[in-house]
Amino acid sequence: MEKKFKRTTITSALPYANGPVHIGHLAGVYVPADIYARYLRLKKEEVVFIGGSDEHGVPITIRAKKEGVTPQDIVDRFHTLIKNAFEKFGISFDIYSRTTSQTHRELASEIFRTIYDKGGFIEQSTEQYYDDEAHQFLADRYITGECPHCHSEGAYGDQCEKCGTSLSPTDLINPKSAISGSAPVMKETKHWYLPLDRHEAWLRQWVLEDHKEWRPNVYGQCKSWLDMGLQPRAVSRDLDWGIPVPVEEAEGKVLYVWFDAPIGYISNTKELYPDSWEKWWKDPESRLVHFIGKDNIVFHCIVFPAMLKAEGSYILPDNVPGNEFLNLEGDKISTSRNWAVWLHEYLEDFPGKQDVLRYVLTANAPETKDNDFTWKDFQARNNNELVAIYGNFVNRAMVLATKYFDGKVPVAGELTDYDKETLSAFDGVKSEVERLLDVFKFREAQKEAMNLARIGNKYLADTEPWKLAKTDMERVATILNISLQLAANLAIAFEPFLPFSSQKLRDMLNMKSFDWAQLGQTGLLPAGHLLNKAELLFEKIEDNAIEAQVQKLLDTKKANREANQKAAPVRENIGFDDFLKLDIRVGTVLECQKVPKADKLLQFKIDDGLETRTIVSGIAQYYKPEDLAGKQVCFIANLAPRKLKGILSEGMILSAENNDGTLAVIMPEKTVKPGSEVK
Ligand code: B3M
Ligand code: ZN
Repeated sequence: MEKKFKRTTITSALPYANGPVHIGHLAGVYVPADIYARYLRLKKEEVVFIGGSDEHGVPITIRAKKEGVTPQDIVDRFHTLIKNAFEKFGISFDIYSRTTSQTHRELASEIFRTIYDKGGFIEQSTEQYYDDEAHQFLADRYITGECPHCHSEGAYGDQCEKCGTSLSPTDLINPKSAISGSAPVMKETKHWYLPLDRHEAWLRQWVLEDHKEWRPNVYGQCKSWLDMGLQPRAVSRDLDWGIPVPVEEAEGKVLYVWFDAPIGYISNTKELYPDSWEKWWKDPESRLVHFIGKDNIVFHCIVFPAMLKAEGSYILPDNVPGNEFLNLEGDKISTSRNWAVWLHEYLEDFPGKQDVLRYVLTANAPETKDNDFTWKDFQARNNNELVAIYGNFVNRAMVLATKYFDGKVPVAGELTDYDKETLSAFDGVKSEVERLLDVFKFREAQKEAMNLARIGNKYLADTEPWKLAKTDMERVATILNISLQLAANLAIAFEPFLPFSSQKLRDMLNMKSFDWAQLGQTGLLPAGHLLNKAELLFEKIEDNAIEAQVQKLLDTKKANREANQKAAPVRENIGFDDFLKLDIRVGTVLECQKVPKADKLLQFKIDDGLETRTIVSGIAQYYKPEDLAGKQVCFIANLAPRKLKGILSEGMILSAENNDGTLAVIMPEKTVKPGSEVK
């Protein structure tokens, strides 16, 4: 389905303005989006590149509450921080605005209203948790309690962060409101839903048939959502932070953050081009491309398209190059554990080295699978590639031209076969880099550009013009002419990837014009053209700078460990009667085996002194079945039986959870009769 488009609308996910941005954000979304935007601009195509902060949503209100400030204070602070970081890294947005802008508020309401008036929503009343003391409904994140799976305290109404299970608030044991601490009550509330089920048929056709070219990870995720069958999704919330739902009976309700956020792309375009924004969003000859991380795929490939379709006048995305995740030194990047390289800190520690990070993140881009960032690799890529190949080549060509030809491009004489062979390396470069960039293969495209530098570096090393200077100046002139043409090509080829170095190189070469069409040409700098002063493009990064970064991460690990070492706070007091309700006993393990297809579960047959009972326990990561057979364990005998992986579990084996999350089964100090009560 090759379609000809007139212009491209590029969007990059709007980061939540409730924390700073880190290398994971940059690698996953902003560097690739920026490469693409710069590439299209260099090709003189019509393009707009939209960014902005996502300033609604519950986590922002939670952070505000914790700090005793308003949500607006939070988003003001982080919007500025994030915007600055992006600017410093050369992310060339045409606009970076925010979802608290007036333009956005109006447009989001308008789009909601249009869909509403067309009957594109359904209304549904459900029972939801309500805080009777604080007089408000509770968002999932505002409800905490015991996780029904791992039984740790402090699980949220949408997820337990200890064991990672997704939850809904009603799953929590002993739920509590995070606002007043009181036990929430169920209360009826009405919301608007986008009936995704109504959109399923065309979505299936559009994604699964018409967009087979999407990246396998994106396509695959969409397919599994579609195969599960789509359900209506609520697009409003009971919350006091957000855009009010624009209908009369919606007092106290706001648009769900995932309803308004993607509209932010459109409102930011409108803010940028108040008169001509519509062509970027409504003209079928405009091509829409969303750059996002993998956790946002369903919203951009299913929910937002369904919204746009329901509204009726917008185009749909042509491609959604979603990336996997970048890990840091083998661990998942985590804001709460401070396990990240923050952009504002990088800028302080490595001033002027934005391109180094851009280079490394693209070389390691998590395009097809999760990837790892390590400081050692960062250093190696800088020293062995940027400095030793690209920088070294350019520097030698510049220095020699300055020394032997007064900083002018010399006249080339007759070409040798080796010269011709070198020049032929240019031939395919343009089309090859284009082919890769057109299908969003940024890491391979950058590799191609680097290959060009490799060829130049080898050419100088092989021809050794510095040795010929005494005997054959004409030959030196030819070699340097070719080298300088190569350098000029590098300035073009690397512009999308390493804009700062490219600018520096163009300044050195005194290149007035440059555009993509010139890539692959060998006469970019005419003989006699005056060069500027040579400067180093890249500098070596020493071991101590890297060691300091590694040490910083080790300190973080240590701090996290120490924080975890503190025992959990003691829960609310209970009466003796409450304790007596628990029937804890000792049993002897008769048999123990793994539960097929469940890597966490062990199935026990226990002699409980009366009969043999089956108990399933989530300790398979810490014990082999043979470790426990024949041993005595403590278990809760009167816990209502429940099914786990189809097996009825009659009780719960007691374990102690160590501070690293590992479990140790509780055993009596000496053997007792099976069925003995624990008191
Ligand atoms: N703020 C989620 C995220 O940062 C969300 C993206 C919105 S894109 C419209 O992962
Ligand atoms: Zn859990």
